[in-house]
Formats: sequence, C-alpha cells, structure tokens
Amino acid sequence: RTSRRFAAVDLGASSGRVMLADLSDGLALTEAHRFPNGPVRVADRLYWDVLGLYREILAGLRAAGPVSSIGVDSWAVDYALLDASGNMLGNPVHYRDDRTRGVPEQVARAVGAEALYDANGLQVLPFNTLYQLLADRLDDAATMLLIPDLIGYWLTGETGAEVTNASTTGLLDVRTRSWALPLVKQLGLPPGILPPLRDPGDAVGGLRRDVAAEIGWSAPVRAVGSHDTASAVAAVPAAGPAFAYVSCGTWSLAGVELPGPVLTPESRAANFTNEAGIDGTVRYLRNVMGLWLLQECLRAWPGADLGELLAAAAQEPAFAAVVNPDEPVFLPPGDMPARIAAECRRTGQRPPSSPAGYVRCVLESLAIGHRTAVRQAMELSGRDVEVVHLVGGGSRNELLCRFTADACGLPVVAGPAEATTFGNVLVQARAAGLVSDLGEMRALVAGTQPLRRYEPSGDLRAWDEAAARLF
Ligand code: LFR
Repeated sequence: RTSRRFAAVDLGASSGRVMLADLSDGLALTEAHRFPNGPVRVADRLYWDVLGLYREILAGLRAAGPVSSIGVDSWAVDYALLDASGNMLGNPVHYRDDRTRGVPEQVARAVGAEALYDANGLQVLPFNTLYQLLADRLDDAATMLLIPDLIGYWLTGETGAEVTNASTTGLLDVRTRSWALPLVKQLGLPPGILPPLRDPGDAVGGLRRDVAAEIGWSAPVRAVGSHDTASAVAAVPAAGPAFAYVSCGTWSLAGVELPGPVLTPESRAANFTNEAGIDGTVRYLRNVMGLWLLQECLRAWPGADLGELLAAAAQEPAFAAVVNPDEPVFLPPGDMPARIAAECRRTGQRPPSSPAGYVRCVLESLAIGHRTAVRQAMELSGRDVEVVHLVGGGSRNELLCRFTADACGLPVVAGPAEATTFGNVLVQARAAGLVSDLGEMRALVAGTQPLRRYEPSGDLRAWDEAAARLF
C-alpha cells in the first residue's frame, strides 16, 4: 500500500503543508500537517523563517507516515547560499524585500533589455533571483539553492537545481533549458554557485539517516515541478490544448501552456514570461498581484470575517472603484486599504467607504487583471482559448470566479483548490509508473475532483469600461 502513497511538501507564501496522496483508488488527498508562513521583518530587512519551515516539514512527514516518495515545491526565486562545507550563509531574504531597488534598471542598461529577454525569456519582476544575487554578498558562497532544493538538500544531503524553478532565476537559457553561462558571466556572477540541473521526476536522493531517524521512516525524495506554479499548471484539469489558466493564490499566474517560448518585442513589452513547465512545456504567463491584496486588507482589519465580507461584497454596487492590481505600490507588506484608497484618488475615483467596498474593489480589480493577462496571452501566442481554468485557493472564492468569467467573456472551470499538491504527487506517481503522461495526469484530476463551471454573463461592456479606467 505504501507503494501508492506519496507525500507532497508544498510551501506557500502564507502557509505550508505536508499532504498525503493515495492513488490506490482514484486520487485521494489528506492533509498531514499545515503551518503558517509569512515574512519576518528584522530591522530593514524581510526574511523567511526557513528553519521554522523545515522543523514543520519534519513534523508533517512524521505525521504522514511511510510513503513511496517525497516531493517538495514552493514559491519561486528565493534562495539560500551555502559555503564550501554546505553550511547556510545568512538567512534567505523574502522576495518582497526592497534590496533590489534600482537593480533591474542597472541590468537593463548593462545587458540591454532586449538581449536579456532573448536569453532568459523572463518577465521583469524586481525580485527575480538574478537581481537578488546582484544585491547580495556572494564572497563566501559556494552554492546557491532555491528553497525547494534547499529543503531537498537538508533532507538528503544532495544538491541540485530543479529546472522549472531554475527558470524563474533569470539565469536559465529559455531555449536550451541549461544555465545561461554567457549571461551569468556578463553579469559578473560566479557560475560555480549554480548547481547541476535536474528535471521533474529525477531522483534527488534517499533521506539522510538522521532525518529518517527523526521522522521514523525513510523514502527517497524525488524532484517534482518544484516551482509551485509549474506543479499547479501540470494539474489543470483541461481536456485539450484550448485553455488558459489562472493559478490563483497569493499571486494569480495567468496565461497559457505552449510547446515553445514567445520572445517577440510585443511579448517583452507586455512583460510576459516563458517559465519552464513539465515535459518541456512553456508556461507563458504574467504575474497578477493576486489574493495578496485581500490577505493584506484582512490583516489591516483584525477580527473581520472573510465569509461575511465576501457575502457583503456581493451586495455592493458594481465598479464603484477599480485599481490596477499590478501597481508596484501594492508589492510590499503594509496598510493595503490605505494604498488602495491612494490609488483610487490618484486615478480620480472615490475610495471605498467600508471593508465590503474594499473587497468588492479588490475582486473586480483582480478579475480585470485576469482578463487582461488571459487576452494578451492569447493574442501574443496565437493560442485559441475556449475555457479558463482557475485553480488554487482562489477557486473557492465564488465571487472572484464569477467576476473572472464575466470579465473574460469565457467560461471559468474552478478547481481543484489543491492543484499544486496534485501536480507534485502526480509527477512522483508517474516516476513510479502509475500514470503515463501529462494528458493522463490531467484526466485523473478531472475525473476525481469536484469542479465548478461558471458561464460568463455575456455583458462585457461594463467590464470594458471599467478596464479602460486602468490601462
Ligand atoms: C506563486 C509564485 C509565483 C512567483 C512568486 C514569487 O506562489 O511561485 O509563480 O512569481 O510566487 O516566487
């Protein structure tokens, strides 16, 4: 029975979990352990509590019990540096820290924005690993490990860089999927810190003896789509190629899946990214600020009840105020309602006057963000889209799903909420010979998980007008 059980460690920006999947009869998930995650501010710097996360992961694996293999995924771009003995140098910095201010502009001047995009195919976000490395001290660094690879190293003693997540560093050649060494050298970064690449499905290694003793059992760790978005997209329950996806959690990652990259000037101007997906696919998408906007509002309203707020937001007047969710002012933690109010004023709109009004504004603004990204992905790639799959925690938000369908003028199929975990375990199951290819993985999700379909209202005019206020 152990041979059909797999553990997924999935670290999100607001919580982490160890999930147990059983493929004995369909695809059943149970949560072995869930724990909070978030930025820790020390003086002027924002960090992750990576050791605390590791402790919770061990507790979760102990609770999960024996499995056939373990896979680890997390958010992208962030990393730890190791010295030559394998000790961690300093504490990983959170991607919402502002240490890279001005660095993307410097790199664009030095390398040329066109040449950079032609090499890495990546959207410019201030936290891309290459910018962070340039803002970091690399003197004693022997190895750079992205977060899931760091956890894998602590569990097994083996180093490496899983390719879907490596594609978010900005240092991977978008065409060959190997490290872009000429670019690395041009940036003055030490190529030796980049570990050998591994693919989803590759073995990482067996658990260290001390780790196995601590959790009470042993199993190999297997590379999965270790970028959470790569795992989520792998588990989108689509039947054919004519779909767009919105992987909606702290971020909304909205786009299409393609067989190869789009590197046109128009694509660069729209800041679209070509991140590596499972099996050589390209995740052609753009980051939309996502439910972070709502999470940060809730943090500003202690005691507020999300369910009640969503019900009240549904009764608020439509399009009273909308903001461009991707304004850089929304990126750092802090008083979100105040920043939304300032954005409304700056764009000549009256700010919301109640929490429910803010929630309405956030959800309509996100739906406009989804629509803009989905439409641009279609135009820039030439891909036909008949349906938008909305996966991740946001798929539980009925108002957001309905707004997204209405704004896009396309049906939305919502679910599964745990797409990332499904993608993680299905890549492990495939390595164990239990499923064959991406199509079969998706069919298994579609056939076993409850999904909900939202038809568009057909009234696009109101959304066109609201979107025109922003772009
Ligand atoms: C989503 C995600 C996005 C990435 C952002 C920062 O969880 O992985 O894909 O752009 O977090 O790492």
